Amino acid sequence: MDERAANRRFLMAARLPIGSAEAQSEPASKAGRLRALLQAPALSFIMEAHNGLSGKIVEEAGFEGIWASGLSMSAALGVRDNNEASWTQVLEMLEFMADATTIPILVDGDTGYGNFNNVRRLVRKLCQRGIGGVCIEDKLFPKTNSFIGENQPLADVDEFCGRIKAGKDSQSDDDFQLVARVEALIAGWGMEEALRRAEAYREAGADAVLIHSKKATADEITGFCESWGGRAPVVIVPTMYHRTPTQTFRDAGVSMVIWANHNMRAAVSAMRSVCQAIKESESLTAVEEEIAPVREVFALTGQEELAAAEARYLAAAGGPRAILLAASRGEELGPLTERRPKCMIDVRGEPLLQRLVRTLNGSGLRDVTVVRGYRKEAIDLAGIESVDNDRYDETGEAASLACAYNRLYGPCLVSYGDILFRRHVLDSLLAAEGDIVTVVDARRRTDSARSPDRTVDWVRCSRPFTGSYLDDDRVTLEAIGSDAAEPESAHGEFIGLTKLSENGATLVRGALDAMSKDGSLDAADLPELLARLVAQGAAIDVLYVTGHWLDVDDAFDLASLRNLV
Ligand code: SPV
Ligand code: MG
Repeated sequence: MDERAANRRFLMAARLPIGSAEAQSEPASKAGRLRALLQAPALSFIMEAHNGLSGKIVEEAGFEGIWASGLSMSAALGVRDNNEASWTQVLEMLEFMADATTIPILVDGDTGYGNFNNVRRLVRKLCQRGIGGVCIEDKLFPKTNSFIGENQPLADVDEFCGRIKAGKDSQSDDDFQLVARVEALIAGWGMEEALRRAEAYREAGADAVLIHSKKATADEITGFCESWGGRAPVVIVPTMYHRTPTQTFRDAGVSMVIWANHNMRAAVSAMRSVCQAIKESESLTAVEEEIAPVREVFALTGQEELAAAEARYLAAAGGPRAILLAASRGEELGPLTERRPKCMIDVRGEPLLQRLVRTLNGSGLRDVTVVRGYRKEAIDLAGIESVDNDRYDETGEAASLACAYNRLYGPCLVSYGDILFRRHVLDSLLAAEGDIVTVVDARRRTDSARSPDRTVDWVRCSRPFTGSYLDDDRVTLEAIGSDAAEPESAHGEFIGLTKLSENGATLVRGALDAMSKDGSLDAADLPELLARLVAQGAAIDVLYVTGHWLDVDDAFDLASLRNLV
C-alpha cells in the first residue's frame, strides 16, 4: 500500500467514532451499510442492476451493494439516458429493487432532476423507500450520458452545492449517503477545476465524491486521488478504463468501484443471441440448454416463500395437507427399482404412490406434496406437488422432510410414500386429537405374511393396546426406534404415518432446525425425529391400529401387496 492509500485509510478510520456500536458491529440499515462500505479502508465494489431481477442476481453473486444505473434503467425501459424516464418512474423501479434485495442501493440520481427543491423531494422519497444513497452529478437537467459528445455544460459550483446541502438536510435516515459526482474531467475543464469542485462539494456536505473519466487509461483517476489525499471517499466508474488492473485503484486509495452497466449489456447480448437462434431454427431446442430453467426463475423470485405462506395462511380453507416421503430407491427390490423409485412400483396396473394419493384424496386431502429423490422424473402423477431431496443417497427421511420445510405447517399429515392403508385408518387419524398423533400397529408383526428380514420400528407406549370397546383413554409414545424396548416388550410398530396440528408442525420444524444445527439431520430417520421430540418432552399421541396397512420393503412385501389389493 502506498502513502496515499495509507493516508486515506487513516482519514477514513478517524471518521468512525472509536468504540461506537458502529465501529464494532455491522450497521443494520441499508444506508448504514453503504456508509460503512464507503468509509471502510478496503476497496469495495458495487454492481449495476436495473430492475428487481437483476438486483437479486447482483446480491446472489455476493456483491455488497447495487448501483441503480440511470443508463441501464432507462435502457431497460427502452428510452434514452436523457431523463426521458421521469424521476417517479425511476423511483418505482427502485422500490421493486429495494424490496427484492437486502443489500444497499446507491442510486444514480442524475442531476437530481432539477434544482435544490427537486433534490430535497428526491432524497426524502429515497429514504422512505430504504435506498442507501444517491449520487448526483454537477450537470444540468435534462442530463445527457457522460459518454455522449464533448464539452457538456456543467452546473455552477454554488448552485450545485445548494443541491447537495438541500439533499443532506432532507434525509430522514442519518446514514443516507449523498455522493457528489464531478464531471469536470469529462467536460474538459481540467484537473484543477475537478479538485476545486470536489472540495466545494465535500464542504457542502457530500459524503463521498465520484470522479468520472472517459479516458481509456486511469491516469486522470490516479492523478486526482494523489492530489485529493483522501479528504473524502472517492468513487470511480471504470467503464472506459476497464483494462486498468484493480490493484491500481487500491493503491490510489479509491474507496468504491462501480461496475456501471454490465448486467444491462449482458442482457442485450444474451437476448439478441437467443432471439436470433429461435427465429432461425423456429424451435426452442437449440436454446433450452443455454438459458436459465424456469425453476430458477421461480427460485429467484421466491416462489418457495409463497408456498410456505400458503401452507401457513391458507391451511384452514384447504383442509389438512399431506407430505409423502418418497426419495429413496428401495435397493432391496433390485431390478424393479432400477428405473423408478419403489413408491412408483406397479401394483396391479397402478403405481403404489398413486394408490396412496387416491386414498388421501378420498379422505379430503387434496394438497399432497411428494418429496422426490431417486429417479425423481419417474414420479409424474397428476395432482401432486413435488419438492426434491437431491441428496437422497446420502441423507435419510428427516432430511427429506426438511426439504418440504416450507410446506410443513399444520394441520398436516406426514407419511412414508411406500405404504398403503385402509381409508378407515386415515379417517381415524384425521379425527384423533393431539398436536402430534402417530399410528402404531399393535399386532406382533411376526406373522407369516411378513418378510423375516425386515427392520421394524418398534415403539413403547404409555400403555398397551387392549382392544376393549370401552377403552378410549389417551395413549402416548414413550420410546421409538433404537430407544424402544426389544420386540418382545414393545407395544407395537410405527407404521410411518403421523398427523401434525399447527403446534405439532411448529415443534417438528423446531426439531428439524435443531438437527440441522447439531449435524444430526442428514443421517436421521423419522423414528429418530420422533424420539427427539419425546426426549424434549413433547406429547406424541398414539393411535393404535391392528393391521389394515402395508409397506413395501422388499420383494416379499411386494408379493403380499399384489395379492392383497
Ligand atoms: C450510469 O450508469 O448511468 C452512469 C455511469 O451514470 S456512466 O454511464 O458511466 O456515466
Ligand atoms: Mg447515469
